[in-house]
Amino acid sequence: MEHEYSGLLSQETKEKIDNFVKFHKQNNTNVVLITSGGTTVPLEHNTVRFIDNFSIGTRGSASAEYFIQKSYAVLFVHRRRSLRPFERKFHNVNLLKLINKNEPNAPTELFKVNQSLINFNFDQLLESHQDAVEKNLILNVDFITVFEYFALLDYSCRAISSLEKNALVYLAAAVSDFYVPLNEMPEHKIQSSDGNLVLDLKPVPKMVGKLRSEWCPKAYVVTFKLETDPSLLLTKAKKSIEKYQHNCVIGNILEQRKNNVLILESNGKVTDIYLNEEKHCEIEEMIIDHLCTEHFLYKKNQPSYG
Ligand code: 9Z3
Repeated sequence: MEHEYSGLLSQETKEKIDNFVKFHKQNNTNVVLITSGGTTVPLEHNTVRFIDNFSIGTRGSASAEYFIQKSYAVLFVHRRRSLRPFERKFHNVNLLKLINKNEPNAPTELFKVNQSLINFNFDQLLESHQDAVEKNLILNVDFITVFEYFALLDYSCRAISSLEKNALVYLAAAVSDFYVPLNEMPEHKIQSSDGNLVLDLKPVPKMVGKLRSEWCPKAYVVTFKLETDPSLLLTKAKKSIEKYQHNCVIGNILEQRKNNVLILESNGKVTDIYLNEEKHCEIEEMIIDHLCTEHFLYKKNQPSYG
């Protein structure tokens, strides 16, 4: 079915996605579609103002690196200028590219100093990035508005559906819950001379049901549930999995999201993942470890899965 936003994707982007999927289908590689970063909600067609949210894409970009470590190929659908895998540890992403190309003008020494300050292995990072690029394990595609996000999600899910159970969908983007539909949006800049601005925002159409039943029905699908009130988290996560019948919901509380998540699976199993002083890693490493095992079992037709 064509959507009001389906014309927003360029032919070039579609071809890139198709070629990436085709390449990995031939090689029988697991492919994960990761969404990352926040969507904007424009208030005018000729957009001067828009509503945004807090997400900067740490969850998605870090997760991508750990999926690549597990030999997954990553279709990284992210908010433009939000964090990207490997590049996330640099303020200026172009510098990483320069260094990777052995560009003599790249201020390598400067970065070697930074490396010791922020305690990560710079050479290893460069190597992992270069390796991922050489093996075609990462495709970055970006969106800004919630409409572009819908268009990319729809197209990407349909593209990876040909991979059947080798596909995993990991919806970490912070998607607006409310928006101004395109047909209700004023053409031009809202005038302050008109007085108070009263917004009538409509609920954003939920895509997970369609994704599950139509777009890529065989993929292993992971969504995120974000709350600020801890007492709601598990109940809301359970409701979501009952409604959409997908494989897994990862619940996180805004303030604790880097240290603690709850993973709820369709068979009712709940896994509490948390960092403490003994665990010197990023929480995404533990999440991805867990999910890769679950995806493997799903592919093997574990009895609790259909
Ligand atoms: C998340 O819950 C992510 O973990 C965060 C990551 C957005 C909190 P950062 O980018 O933050 O690392 O700064 N993402 C999903 C949020 C969301 O919109 N979920 C929808 C909902 O809760 C369902 S798919 O209704």
